[in-house]
Amino acid sequence: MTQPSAQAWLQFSKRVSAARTEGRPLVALESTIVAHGMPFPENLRTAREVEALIRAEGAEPATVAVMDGRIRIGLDDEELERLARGGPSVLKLSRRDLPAALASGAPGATTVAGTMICARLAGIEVFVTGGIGGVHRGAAQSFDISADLQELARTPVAVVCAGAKSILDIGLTLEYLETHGVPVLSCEHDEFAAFFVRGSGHRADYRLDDAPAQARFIRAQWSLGLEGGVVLSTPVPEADALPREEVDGWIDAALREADAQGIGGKAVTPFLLARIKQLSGGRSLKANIALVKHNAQVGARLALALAQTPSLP
Ligand code: PSU
Ligand code: MN
Repeated sequence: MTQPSAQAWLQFSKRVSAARTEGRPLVALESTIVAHGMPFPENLRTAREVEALIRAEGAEPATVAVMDGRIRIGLDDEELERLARGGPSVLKLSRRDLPAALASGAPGATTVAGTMICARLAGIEVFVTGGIGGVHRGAAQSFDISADLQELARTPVAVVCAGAKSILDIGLTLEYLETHGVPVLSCEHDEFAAFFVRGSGHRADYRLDDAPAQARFIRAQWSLGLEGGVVLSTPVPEADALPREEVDGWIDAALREADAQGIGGKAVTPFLLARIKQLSGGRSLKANIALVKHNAQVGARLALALAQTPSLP
C-alpha cells in the first residue's frame, strides 16, 4: 500500500520534470549496474550512452538512485559521475535497504527490486536493466533467491532485460516467476535470454516482437487488476554474443571461488560479476555494454507504445 507521504521522498531531475510536464514517456534505469555492475570509466560512459539512446527514441531516461536522503528520479551528469566513481562505498539498495539509505543520507544504488519500487512511486511504467536477479544455483541449500523476483510478483512495472546470467539457475528462476504469476515475454528470440548468450534453452511464455503488441499485453494485464510486473527479455545483439561454452567456463570458476571464499548474501552477485569480468579478460564487459544499449532501445519503444495504448478493454 503506497503511503501518501511516500511521494515526499521523490526528487525529480530538471529534465525528468520537463518530460513529465510535456507528457513525454519516461524510462527508468537502475544504478546498481553503474555502481556495482561495471568498472569505471566504462560504467559512466555506458550510462551516458544509454541515456542518449533513450532520448534519441523520443523518451526521457530517469536513472534512479538515493542521494542526500532523497529518492532521485533522474540524475544530472555530475551526479551520475559521483555514482560511477563511488564504487563499493555506494550502498546496494534492494527493497529492505531503501530505508537505510533514506534515513542515513548515505548514497545508494538501486537494484532491479529497488528501482521498481521507486519507478512505481514516480508513475514510471517501463524500466530498463541488463539482467534480472533470480534463483541462484544451489538455492535449495543456500535459500539465495533475489528479492527482484518477489518485487516482480508485486509491483506493476515492465522490466526490459537480456534475461539473466547463468550464474543463476535460469530454469528455477522461470519456475519461480510462473508460480508468482509474472509473465515472461520475449522479443527477437523464442527463448528467455541468458545475458552474454542469446538463448538460455528455456522458452519465454509469449514471444511478442513489436512494441504495440507488448503494450497491449501489458495494458490487458494491468487493467485486469493483476498487480505485479512483466519481464520483457531480448537477446544481446548477434555481433556481440559470446559462445556459451566459454561463458559457462568463467561462471563455473567464479562460482567455485565464491563458494571457497564463503561469499554470501548481497555480496554474491557483485562478486560473481567482477570475477567473470576478470576471467573473460574484459570480453564480457563489451557484450554487457552492447546488450544494455539494445535493451534501452527496446524499452524506449515500449514506453512510446504504452503511451499510445489506452487501458483496455
Ligand atoms: N545481474 C547482472 N548485473 C547486475 C545485477 C544482476 O547481470 O548488475 C544487479 C541488479 O541490480 C540486480 C541485482 O537487481 O544485481 C541482484 O542482486 P541480488 O542477486 O543480490 O538480489
Ligand atoms: Mn541474493
